[in-house]
Amino acid sequence: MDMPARPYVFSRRAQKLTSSTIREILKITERPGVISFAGGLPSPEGFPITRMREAFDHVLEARGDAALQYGPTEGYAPLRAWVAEDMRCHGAQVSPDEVLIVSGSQQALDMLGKLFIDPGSRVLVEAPSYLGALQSFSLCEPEFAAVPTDEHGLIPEAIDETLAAGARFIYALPNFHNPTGLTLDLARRQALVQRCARLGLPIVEDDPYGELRYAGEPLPSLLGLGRAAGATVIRLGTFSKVLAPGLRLGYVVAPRDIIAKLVQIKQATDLHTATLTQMAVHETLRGDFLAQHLPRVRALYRRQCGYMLEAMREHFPDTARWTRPEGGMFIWVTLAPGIDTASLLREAVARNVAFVPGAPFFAGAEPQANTLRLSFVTVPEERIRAGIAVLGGLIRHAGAA
Ligand code: N5F
Repeated sequence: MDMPARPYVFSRRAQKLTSSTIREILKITERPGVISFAGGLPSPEGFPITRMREAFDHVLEARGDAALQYGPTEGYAPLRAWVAEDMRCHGAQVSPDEVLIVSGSQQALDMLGKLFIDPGSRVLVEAPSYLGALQSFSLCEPEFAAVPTDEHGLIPEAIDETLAAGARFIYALPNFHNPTGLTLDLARRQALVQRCARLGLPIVEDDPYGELRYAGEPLPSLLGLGRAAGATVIRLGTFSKVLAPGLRLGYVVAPRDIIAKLVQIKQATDLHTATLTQMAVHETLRGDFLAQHLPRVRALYRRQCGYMLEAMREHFPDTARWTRPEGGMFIWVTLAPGIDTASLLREAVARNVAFVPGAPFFAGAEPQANTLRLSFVTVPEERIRAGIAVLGGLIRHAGAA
């Protein structure tokens, strides 16, 4: 039977849209009994519920009229000032008017796409890179070009005149990379900002996990290094991983002219970020709250990461290689060539275990189908061991086939 003609036509842009692999897998993992290493969901054990309830109560009681009113697009001024002050720890002198508060850093990615990308514009990304960013940028139809990487992360020397020609920006994740878990060392950071300064290539530094370091020494941000080297750096931060993702609260730090343009885009997008949330988060952060709160989250993630690495050593075959993160939430696994982790996922889900296959994280480069991402933060120890044992068995079986 012929389908009736649809009375509507989607835009070319919308027709090209695909769903996020992570979000699709998250639907499966809502099934009871599934051990999910898929979503980068922060552990609810780290949510400061009591503190936040008090903060919301306080804000509503003391300033309810303002908290429930429309607010400025740029964001709640005291929160912008808090972010500017916080950038000192990242080695950058920032003024509050170089800060824009956004509804999660995912919104910033969407707005940066709208700000910089015309159809066919070149955008440099690591291969692999955060697939949510690739999805956001894709809406604006860029031409992705992959920056070569090795076991230490992106290789700055590979960014030459040819690769950077006409590129609108490079999108980089220097700390506990999503999906690889890798951290860019100081020498590479310096080389990267110097190169980008020379090539006139803006850097988008996305750093949601930087505060979740549980091993090694903190490193200066690309923002701090970049400003000193004369590079343009747009830094994205979020409260999702240090407080809670349900707040949908993040920020952009950038030169004033970029903030001004982003403000225009945000006006057209959602007018401004929720006033009540911004005020309550600012109240939550009072008195150096993060300095007391974060060590508990870091200790939890360190333990969780240890359980997973230990189970992997026990159950994964010698042909598998994986990263050992110093922070954040992810371990990146490379299996023997020829194993397709998309098929492996189907088998794993049938055995009630989930992960994210690696291929969707690649853009502008041949996807490596033998890779996968594991998140270790939300699953309890015993279930980590059980899930990794199942995965190890399936990987051995796939390798033998
Ligand atoms: O600030 P927010 O919560 O919008 O975080 C978005 C984001 C931005 N940049 C990077 C590198 C990120 O990793 C994220 C969040 N990523 C999670 C992940 O698993 O990759 C989000 C998954 C949760 C979901 O899609 O429901």
